[in-house]
Amino acid sequence: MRLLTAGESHGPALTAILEGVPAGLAIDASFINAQLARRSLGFGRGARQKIERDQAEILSGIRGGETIGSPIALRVINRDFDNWKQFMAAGAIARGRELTLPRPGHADLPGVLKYNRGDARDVLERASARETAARVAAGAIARRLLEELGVSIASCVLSVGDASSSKIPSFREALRLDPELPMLNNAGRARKAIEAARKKGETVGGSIMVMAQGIVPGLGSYAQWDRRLDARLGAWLLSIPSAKGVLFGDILQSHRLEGSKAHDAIFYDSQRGFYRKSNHAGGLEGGITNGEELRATVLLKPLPTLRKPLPSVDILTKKPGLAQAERTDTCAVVPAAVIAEALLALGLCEAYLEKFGSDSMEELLRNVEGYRRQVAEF
Ligand code: EPS
Repeated sequence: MRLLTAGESHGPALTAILEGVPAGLAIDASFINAQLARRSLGFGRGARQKIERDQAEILSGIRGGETIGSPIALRVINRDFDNWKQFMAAGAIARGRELTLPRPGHADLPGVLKYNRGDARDVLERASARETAARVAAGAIARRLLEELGVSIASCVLSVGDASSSKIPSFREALRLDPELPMLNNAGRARKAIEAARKKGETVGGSIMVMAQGIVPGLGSYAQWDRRLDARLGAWLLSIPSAKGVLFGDILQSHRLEGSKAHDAIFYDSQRGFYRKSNHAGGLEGGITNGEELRATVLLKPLPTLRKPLPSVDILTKKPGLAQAERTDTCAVVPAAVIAEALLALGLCEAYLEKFGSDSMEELLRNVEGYRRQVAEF
């Protein structure tokens, strides 16, 4: 499976091409659009989400409501392009919205140095988290495929700024949380933290948890370093623009414990097979899924666009100044959880297709079923 996306934040559209999805998967645009709608929610979002009505247009790879095995191309129109045409169209003059005072923490400065550009707009337009709309659209297809395999995905917000949930939700609880701020408790404190930051021209980060149920044991491998699933899923999740850390299971607590308290004792029952009473490992041992619920925490930095800007230096004049402010969100922790679900779906889908490599859904389901039987009879 391969995924590529293209598109600038204020360009005409975002595009995703997803290749390698087996033929015969039932999917329609409304399933994809429901995920896009979730991505645009969240307490702390900025004005952009009021402009957009993200909808995926299916350009290829799906016919009569089913995948046909060919690359799937999806397009999400940027409605805001109408306001940016004169600066963003391929044939535009491209002047008038320059950014020359780079924002510390954003891709602006390293980006202009790398691509040798005199206007950081050329960098920020692609570095913007707007791109994640394309990946959430593609991720919806992976999610649909996983549904067929009995795998479901959920997420929650663990903290916003210094307001943390004191409890971690179960998978079922996570499915029922308020989509505007999906925290098990202390959501009121989190709202206050976001409001206070907005009033001060500040931003706030936080942490989210993403979880998946129903995964077969045996995805990924210890046999070669680059096949370890922790590393692969870590890469997917770290590709969220504001993500700076990924943790599996409860390692943030358990790395302080003695080994005997940090691992999950093994039990056996003729009905259930092998099972655990705890899940410190978060569903991964030795770079392989162990059949328990997969749990990953993603740490998100506060967004670097600030109305209370940090010192910067003009890239053209080299004179000191304050970093330029762009429109942005005060807090993007809630959409990050939806994006993390999409990326986990893509990462798991990739791992399933690698193990059970199939061209059609019939073949995939047969292969997975045969393997499930083998594990049950072990
Ligand atoms: C985003 C769209 C962007 C930003 C945000 C995420 O739109 P605009 O720049 O027009 O306001 O709101 O992007 C960033 C946080 C960033 O740092 O680039 C979106 O659709 O998710």
